Amino acid sequence: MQPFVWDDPFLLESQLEEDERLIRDSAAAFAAEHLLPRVENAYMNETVAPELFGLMGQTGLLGVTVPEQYGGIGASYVAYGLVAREVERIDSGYRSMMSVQSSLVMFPIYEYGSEEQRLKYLPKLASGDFIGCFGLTEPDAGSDPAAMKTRAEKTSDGYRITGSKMWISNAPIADVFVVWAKSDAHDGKIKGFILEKGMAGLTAPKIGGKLSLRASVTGEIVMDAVEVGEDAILPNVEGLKGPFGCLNRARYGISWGVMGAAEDCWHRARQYGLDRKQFDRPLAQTQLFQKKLADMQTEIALGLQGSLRLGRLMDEGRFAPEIISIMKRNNCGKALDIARASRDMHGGNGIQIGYHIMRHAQNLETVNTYEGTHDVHALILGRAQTGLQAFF
Ligand code: TGC
Ligand code: FAD
Repeated sequence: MQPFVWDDPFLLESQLEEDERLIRDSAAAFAAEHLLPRVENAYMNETVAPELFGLMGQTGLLGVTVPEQYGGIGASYVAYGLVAREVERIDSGYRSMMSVQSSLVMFPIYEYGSEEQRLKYLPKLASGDFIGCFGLTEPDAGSDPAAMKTRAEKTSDGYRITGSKMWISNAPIADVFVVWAKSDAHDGKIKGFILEKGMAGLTAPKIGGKLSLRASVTGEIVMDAVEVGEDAILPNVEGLKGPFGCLNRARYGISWGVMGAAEDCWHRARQYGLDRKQFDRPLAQTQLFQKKLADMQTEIALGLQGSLRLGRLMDEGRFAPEIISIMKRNNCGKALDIARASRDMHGGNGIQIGYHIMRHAQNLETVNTYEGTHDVHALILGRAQTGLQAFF
């Protein structure tokens, strides 16, 4: 009989390949050296840290699945998920910075771009010399991106893009903007465009006042008749399946990432319960405390195992997007529950920045909302099992 491993009940560690463990270990070392020491200040003061992209690039954390010839490391989706878990163990905002760059900017350029676009952008995005952002959401089109108003009009030598995007991670510091617009030259279908910082008519003001994800900068993208050449359009995709193809990868990464944040909340609650005494015994020696720890352990163990299975299916090219909805939705919801419970288990200390928990809980409110809200993923799954559309 095998002894029970309390922090790895299903022996996930033994299900990883050697190279996946090495990539995971270097992400964990990076997070300990560069992310943990700065996160409290970053969160309290909402500081922007563009230099982190270069540091992530040096460690090979950007574009993990992109082939080496374009600057990536050509690793598996499981490896990408493990990186997300380690980075988000520190803060969801840092994982956001990394996963937007990898899944929402590098992936579409690699998958839908021309060879010229790949060579021009991917190596610099992989090294962190370029920072990227992804503009799909608009002020009046969030859960329903098909309602977007941004338009690309054909000009003699390219396109003129007009519209605005809202809630865009990395936008105020971005060099490269992957934006989605309805193109009149394509029967009003959605096409992707690559815009660059400094183009006339393009601005990306910061959105202030966020009480969540404060270590990651968020902005608008305002496009006032931005003129681009033919070389700015992503030639190899048309329609909503373009942005959704990117979201599949990012949502998958989030399913791992939030488990990292949840693990941090769980481990801290356990240690706090062992250290703190009330009524002359450790909090961890009370039934209610242990029940909460057991719930955390169970949900995290199941969530990680589900994400690992999904990652293997992605690596085999056998995944359905609905499985991603199951894992993104459930892991985000469970991580948020776990963070809130851990906050409660820390008593008054739980609201302090130095205990890390409340920051995770506030971040996870956003993560439960972006990339498809908890309820929108329920509707995707409801439609998949009933055949009935309940969005409208
Ligand atoms: P629907 O009719 O379902 O589909 C339209 C077309 O898209 C295809 N499709 C997919 N393709 C690939 N993967 C998927 N997951 C796909 N889902 C749909 C579909 O086959 C169809 O193709 P075609 O060829 O027949 O045209 O579209 P709908 O308009 O009814 O969509 C409904 C809904 C709710 C599912 C969808 O709009 C949705 O997922 N809404 C949520 C929006 C969202 O997730 N936005 C995310 C913005 S980006 C972001 O939040 C980044 S945060 C990053 C960070 O900081 O970490
Ligand atoms: P809405 O769509 O207005 O939803 C509001 C509420 O209504 C939700 O509870 C939702 O579940 C519910 N709802 C909506 N439709 C239905 C329905 N049919 N039936 C039942 N309930 C429904 N977007 C990008 O494009 N790029 C980014 O980089 C990016 N980064 C982000 C960073 C942050 C910090 C945040 C907060 C958001 C970011 N987003 C980004 C946007 C994010 O994807 C959207 O906020 C999300 O898709 C929800 O859209 P919404 O905010 O317009 O909410």
